[in-house]
Amino acid sequence: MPFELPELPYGYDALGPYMSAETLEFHHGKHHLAYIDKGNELIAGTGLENLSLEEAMVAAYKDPAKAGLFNQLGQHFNHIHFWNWMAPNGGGTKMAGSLESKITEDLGGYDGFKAKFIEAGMTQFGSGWCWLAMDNETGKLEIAKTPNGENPVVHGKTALLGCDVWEHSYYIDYRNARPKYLEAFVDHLINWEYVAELFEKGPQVIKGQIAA
Ligand code: MN3
Repeated sequence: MPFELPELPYGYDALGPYMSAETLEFHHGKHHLAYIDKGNELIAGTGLENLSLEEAMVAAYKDPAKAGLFNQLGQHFNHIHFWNWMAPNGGGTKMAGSLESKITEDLGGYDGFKAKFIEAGMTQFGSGWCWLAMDNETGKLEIAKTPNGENPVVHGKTALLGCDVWEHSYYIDYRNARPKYLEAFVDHLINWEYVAELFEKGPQVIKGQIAA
């Protein structure tokens, strides 16, 4: 079944002033849609068409001849979650106790999480993502960064939270000030309910995934 653009879980103007309607209209309606259209075009005839998005993404990642397809599938996966990783009146410390305890145990508490997450986003050279991920073997939480359309899933981990640091995600609202965008994301946009939901599900092992 072809991949389709999911609706945003809120209106285009719902995340202002931290992420504008103009940014969301372009990012969701044009960039995410382009990944889907190109992904549908490139997956045709590869034999991966009937796999889940996650399985197709992992299989494409492992095959250098499918690097172009992987970029589209990785970005489709990343953006499906990215829209849900944000919510109006989000961000800050208002997270479920179980998740907070684990962040304290593995990352030195909320302040440790925030500093490491923003640092990862700032130091991802060029386009990419920064992440809060869970190791599928140990269940341990960690902060990571990946280039382009890559994500923790292709490295044997579960993605609990990701922030898009491609310029298309912040240039309209923050120009070149990526750190300000990352601060606003952490302080005002993170949908901790969705992060907690993914955390409670535990490690999500994908068929064909390379162990970390
Ligand atoms: Mn993007």
